Amino acid sequence: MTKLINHIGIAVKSLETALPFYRDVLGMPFEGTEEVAEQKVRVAFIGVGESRIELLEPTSPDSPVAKFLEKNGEGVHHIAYQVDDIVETLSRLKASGVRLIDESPRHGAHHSLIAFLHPKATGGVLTEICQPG
Ligand code: CMX
Repeated sequence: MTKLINHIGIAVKSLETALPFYRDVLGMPFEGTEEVAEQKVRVAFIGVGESRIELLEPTSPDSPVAKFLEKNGEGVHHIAYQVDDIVETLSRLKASGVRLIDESPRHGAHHSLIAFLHPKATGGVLTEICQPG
């Protein structure tokens, strides 16, 4: 299904506050920011080989990331596995009885297509599948 962790999403209250640790202290490559309106987040991309850390800052109080921060504070929010064909993967997961949050793909960062699986179906880890744009 997948050969790569596309990214790990980390919920933060503020990109400006969180970014210097990754960029300046750890010395990791900062690859820019993007607002993903559909998910109500602003994202900072930090390269790790072929994968990325994505810092997620909510842009609205009703963002899923705002709710997560309220309940848990800052920390790992989700893991995204890269797939070649998200529609085929979703239909296979659905046929296997996996509880899906998204039955069809949504728009993610970098023109990717993304869909989330419910953490209650994945051992407590919010899991994303992601087809690069
Ligand atoms: N990781 C693990 N578990 C999580 C979780 C997360 N990120 N977010 C919620 N949960 C758990 C909660 O702890 C809770 O468990 P309990 O019932 O045992 O307490 C349960 O899931 C329900 O959580 P909730 O706080 O009541 O929140 P909701 O059900 O309203 O929403 C979820 C949870 C996962 C369905 C929702 O956040 C969602 O649809 N997420 C997918 C979209 C998303 O997260 N987008 C932001 C990132 C976008 C991007 O990267 O581009």
